Amino acid sequence: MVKNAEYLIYINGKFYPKSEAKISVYDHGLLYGDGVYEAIRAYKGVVFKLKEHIDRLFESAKSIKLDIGLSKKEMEEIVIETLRKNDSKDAYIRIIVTRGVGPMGVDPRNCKKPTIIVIAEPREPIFKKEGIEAMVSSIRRTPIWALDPRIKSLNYLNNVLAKIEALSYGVEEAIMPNEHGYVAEASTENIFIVKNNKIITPPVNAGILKGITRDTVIDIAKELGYEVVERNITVHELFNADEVFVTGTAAEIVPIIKINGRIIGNGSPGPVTRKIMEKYREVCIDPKYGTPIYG
Ligand code: PXG
Repeated sequence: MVKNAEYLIYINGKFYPKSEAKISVYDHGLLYGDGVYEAIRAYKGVVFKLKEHIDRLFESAKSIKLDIGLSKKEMEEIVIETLRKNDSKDAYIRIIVTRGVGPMGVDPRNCKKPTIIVIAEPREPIFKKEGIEAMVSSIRRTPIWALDPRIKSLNYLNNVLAKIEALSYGVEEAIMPNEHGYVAEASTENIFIVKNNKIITPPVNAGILKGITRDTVIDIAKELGYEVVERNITVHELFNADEVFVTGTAAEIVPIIKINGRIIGNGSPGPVTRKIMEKYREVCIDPKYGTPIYG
């Protein structure tokens, strides 16, 4: 990473020092949350699952009918160039594509070209503790028929409200039920439970983001010989699980040890979660799963 200097941010073909990296107040990403994004990590000079993140970005964009105006390959090159410009090997990367600048009014036809931003800077995993406390939120995840959570859009208020509620109750994370009351996901992570050595996670059509860490954890768990089941999970099952953990690029893998005052398992990270966390550490630095920044 660049030392004693400002990180360089990519905006529409140019690099700007962080303090000068600015966009218009008329950008529809700001005015209407009209845009999509990805959050990615690079570990030891390898961008973990960059292709998968770019695929998901393009799927989100297609769903909201936003033409990025670049090929996937070009987007990949911009990410790599941003990392190189910042001399980064380990970084948290954010790609943001908004509808672009236009007059007031949601009509997207008035935005002539998208705004493309790439940020790469260091970031510690978001939870500092070994295991965290969570609550089942009163805020339901947006149903698929309103705004499919598979679209990683700039509209995060649903998740922000759940997080605000959790923090106001003095716990770190919110677990959001879907419209039917089944467990969907945490405010910015997917969720897994372990019961009798079986690993269970809500299916994508429960209304969740199809997390790339989630997919990685499913592969790791199967490789370690565990049975993985994608099915609806009730709040009762959550309280009575042997282990619960959440997964995401920013958080990585985080055990949940207490939910709504119920101790999960024996109140400390469980053995299955630990095994998966250990394997994840190996996988995310394995060049076979990512794109090298240099060479
Ligand atoms: N569900 C939701 C709702 C998310 O936003 C995940 C699951 C995990 O997906 P990945 O692909 O990362 O395994 C996310 C993504 C942050 C932050 O700054 C984190 C996410 C999104 C936005 C911000 O903490 N996680």
